[in-house]
Amino acid sequence: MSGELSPIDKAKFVAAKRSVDFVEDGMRVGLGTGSTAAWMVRCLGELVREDGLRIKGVPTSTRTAQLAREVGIEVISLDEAKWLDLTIDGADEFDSSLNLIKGGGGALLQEKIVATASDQMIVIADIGKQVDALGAFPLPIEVIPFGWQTTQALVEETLISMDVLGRNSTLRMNGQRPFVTDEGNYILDLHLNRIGDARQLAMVLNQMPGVVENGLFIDICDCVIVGFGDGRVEVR
Ligand code: ABF
Repeated sequence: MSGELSPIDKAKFVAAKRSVDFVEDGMRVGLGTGSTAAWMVRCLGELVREDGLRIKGVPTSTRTAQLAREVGIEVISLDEAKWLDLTIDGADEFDSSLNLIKGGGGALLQEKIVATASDQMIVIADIGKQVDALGAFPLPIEVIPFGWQTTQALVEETLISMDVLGRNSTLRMNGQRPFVTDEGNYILDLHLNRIGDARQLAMVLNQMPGVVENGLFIDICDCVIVGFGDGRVEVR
């Protein structure tokens, strides 16, 4: 499956491959979004097809749902599953406390709902995602399209009083049009450079009218499986 991969793709693949060792027969598994999570879905599909692994997958995006079905994984909704044994997903950044920035793929809302409805969350990531402090990657927040510019102004105004370095934000675009999430919302990317108090920022953002969810995952991730370009894997 992995063939000749670039170092970063090899890092993603080996992390994804190691993560499926934690999936047991009969589990209800949250399936993440992004290129690393896609490797995990493919690896799970191989176990389903060739080893008879019996799992039910709850996808975190329409594109993950499509891939899961293609590789033979039984897909059910979160409400059908009610609760999950394990969620495996990627991330854009992770720090030493296993706090994350997620949402670079625009699926942060479903990802956070699924991850928090799981007994355990495992993040799979190449070593390039490791940071000392969150924030170099623009923090995605999902906002309602109605009045989004007012929401944007309010968010930027609030950031002035927060412990962050940068304060400007941009509407995520898809070509000439705004990017639209699976829920029909927009994404604002907050260019913060460095976040001092991620927990406080996450709470403040979600109290703001028009903000649906933010890409800070605080105290949600239980374990990070880190892949390296030389094929090494570390479980942290
Ligand atoms: C997803 O994984 C997103 O939250 C995050 O942006 C993405 C990381 O993408 P990739 O695995 O392609 O680096 O869960």
